[in-house]
This record gives sequence, structure tokens and C-alpha cells, in this order.
Amino acid sequence: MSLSLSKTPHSLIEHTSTNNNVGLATKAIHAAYDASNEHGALNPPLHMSSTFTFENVQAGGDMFAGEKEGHFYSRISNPTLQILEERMAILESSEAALATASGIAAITSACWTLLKAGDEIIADKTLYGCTYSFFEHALQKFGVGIKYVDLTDLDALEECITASTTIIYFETPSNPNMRLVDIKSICSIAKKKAITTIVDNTYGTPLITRPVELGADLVIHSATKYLGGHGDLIGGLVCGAKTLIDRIRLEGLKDMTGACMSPFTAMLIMRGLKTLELRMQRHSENALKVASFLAQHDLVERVDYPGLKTHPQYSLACQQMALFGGMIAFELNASANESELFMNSLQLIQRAVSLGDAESLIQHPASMTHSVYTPEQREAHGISDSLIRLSVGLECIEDILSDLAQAFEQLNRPKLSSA
Ligand code: 3LM
Repeated sequence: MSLSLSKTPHSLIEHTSTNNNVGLATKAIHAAYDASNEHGALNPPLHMSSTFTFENVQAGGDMFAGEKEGHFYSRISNPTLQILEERMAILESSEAALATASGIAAITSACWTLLKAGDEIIADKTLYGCTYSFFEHALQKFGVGIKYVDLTDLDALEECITASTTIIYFETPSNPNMRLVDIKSICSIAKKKAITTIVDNTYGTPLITRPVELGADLVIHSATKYLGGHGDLIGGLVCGAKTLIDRIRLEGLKDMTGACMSPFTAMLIMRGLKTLELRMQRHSENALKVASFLAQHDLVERVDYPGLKTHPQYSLACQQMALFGGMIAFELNASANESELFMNSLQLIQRAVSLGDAESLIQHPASMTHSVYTPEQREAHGISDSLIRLSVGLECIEDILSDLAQAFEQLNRPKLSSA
């Protein structure tokens, strides 16, 4: 079986009935690769080559002039990366995709391409720390204006849009506090005003949410997280219309960031994609059980998880997300020292940033992933200093719950309710 529809670099991926008739897990395993072109090799070969030979001088010149398709230098395109890009485009229901060296490389390559001095971005008020840092410190330095808006408030968004608004940017669910943004409503407002929408789908993955189907122009991934899934790579992807992706490839990636992905990383991500559906199901099952356990514990003040009916956007989660995902944010009914003792007492759950790995990972956003925000900024952006973020892994649920329970016991509080 071949789901490879395109043999030429950067060509439009046709969504034929063949493609649309198979499920996402099948696409994640087979799409965009035809083993018969590669000696029957089950897995795509690794093209570890920086450069590609030209048949003759004319052919080389034609490629540089954009008059002939083909790979000529791996900062721009590479046959192994092309398979990953086409596979991800199919999973995200987009025409095309571009692989980059990291999630931040995907964000910066896209933004540098689309923006010029005097333009303005409207971003949701909660963003991953380094994305916030890029907007706040890099883009502003080059004359791009940033407005942070609570994008759960559509009226507030409409009031902020000006003739200079070029991009509306958000994560859903947001890192670290699990706010959801209504992709369809935001994109329909943006479309009327010809504003480009960029959605960071790192927390969801296309197995949970497909922003392009809801009207988004570009979808960003830190492939470091769930797509890779094993904590052994750094990578990123941008998915969207071919004209936009071509521009980001030839302006943002080729000339501005140069932050291309290694073919070896692409191979690891394709290996991760093969189990993405299974992993997202297990992450989501485990996370719902952990969130429910935390929600009924006396030492827990609040739990933010879109699969809990107490989440203020539970009904949006049911519409926009196929599963509720593996990420939880919570606050303890305890002092800062006790919260630290709780995290230090965990034995199975590892203290580390990043997310989406097989291992459960816990971290403290205010002092780690979101420490680039000042305390005042964190307060204004709704990121509490006592928030704890848990990336629920793939371990046996009983083991995760008993690790949490024993860490709570270290706080030496009288136990009022049982786990
Ligand atoms: C983290 N996040 O622990 P890379 N978009 C989102 C992300 O969560 C991230 C990126 C983009 C974390 C990384 S903090 C030092 C570790 C929603 C990364 C950026 O460039 O691949 O790391 O992706 O929350």
C-alpha cells in the first residue's frame, strides 16, 4: 500500500479519497512513503547528506532559479525530511509542512517571515515562556508591536484589532495553565480582517485537535514533545497552506534562522508518530485518573484539566478536543516550602521541564519554564507562582497515583480524606 501522493519536493499534497479513507493512526504510520522506491525498506532511509549533486550546470541553475524541483541543500529540503513533512501535513489536514530544528525554530521562522517593523501581533495572555520571551524581547526590538489579550474573550479581541494587526497567535491548551482558546471563533474573526492565525498545537497533537480544519492558517509543533514522544530529540514543525509554507521555507528558514532539522531527528519523529495514537490514548486515560485523584485530595487547592467537568471550558474541550491530553496544572493548599517538599519527595515522577514523554515529568513554571516572565507579568498573565505542572506519562496508573500519595504524606498533615 502506498499513501505517497507526491514525489517532488515541496509539491502540493493531494488529499485524494485514498488518503481520506484511512484513519489517523494508519496515516501516522504509512503516509507519504512508498517502500517500493527504496528497495522495499520498511522504514524511510536516512539521507544524511548536506548537499546533492546536479546532473549538469544547467540543472543546478534551474533549481536555484526555482524553475526545476529537487533537493540541492539540506538547509532548504532533504528527502528524509520531506517524508516527515508530507506525513505531518496529512495528519494536520494542511497542504504542506516544514520541519525545523526546534519548536522555537518553527515559531521564529514563521514569525520572521510574516512580520515587518510596524506590524502588530495579538497573542493570548498565556504563552510558553520562550515564546513570550521571543515576542517580548526579540520582536519588540525590531519594531513589531505585541498586545496580549485574553482570547477567551472575543469582544476583547475585536476591540484590539487594528490595521497593523498581522498575526493572532495562541496555544490551546495553554502552557502552563490549561486555558483553552476557541479556534473556530478566533479564526473566523481573523479571516474577515485578513489576519494570519497561528495555533501552537504542541499540547494537543493532531490526534486531539486539528486547527486547520477549524480555520487556522498555520499550526506550530514542538516535535520535542508528544510527536517524538521519547525525550530524545529537539525538533519543530509548521503546517499550513503551500504558499505560506514555501515562503517560510525560503525566507524564514533559509535566510533568517537557518534552523533546519537533522534527517536523524526526522527519523526519530517518524518512529514516534507510529505510536502517537496509542500514546495519546494512554496519556489521556492516565491524566484523567490523576486529575480526579488530585481534585478530591485535601492538600490540593485547584486542578486545571480540560477533562474535568469543573474546568471552566469543559464544553469547549468536548467540542474541540478528541481526547483531553496528558497535561495537568494544579496548586496545593500548602506553603511554597511544602509544595517544594512535595515535588522533591516524588520518586517515580521525575523533576524535569519538557513534556509528552513516556516518563511522568513535574516542574514549577514560575521558577522554570515561565521564569522569563517577571513576577508582575506572571500575575498579569494569570500564571500563579504556586502552580505545579505535571506531564502524565505512560507508566502504570497505580504507580503514578501511589507516588503522588506518598509525596503528599511527606507533608505531615493530618490526613482528612483517603486517596
Ligand atoms: C516546556 N516547552 O517544558 P522547543 N511551544 C510549546 C512548548 O511547550 C515548547 C515550545 C513551543 C518546554 C520546553 S523549557 C526550557 C522546555 C507549547 C517547549 C518550544 O523549541 O522544541 O523546546 O519547543 O514547556
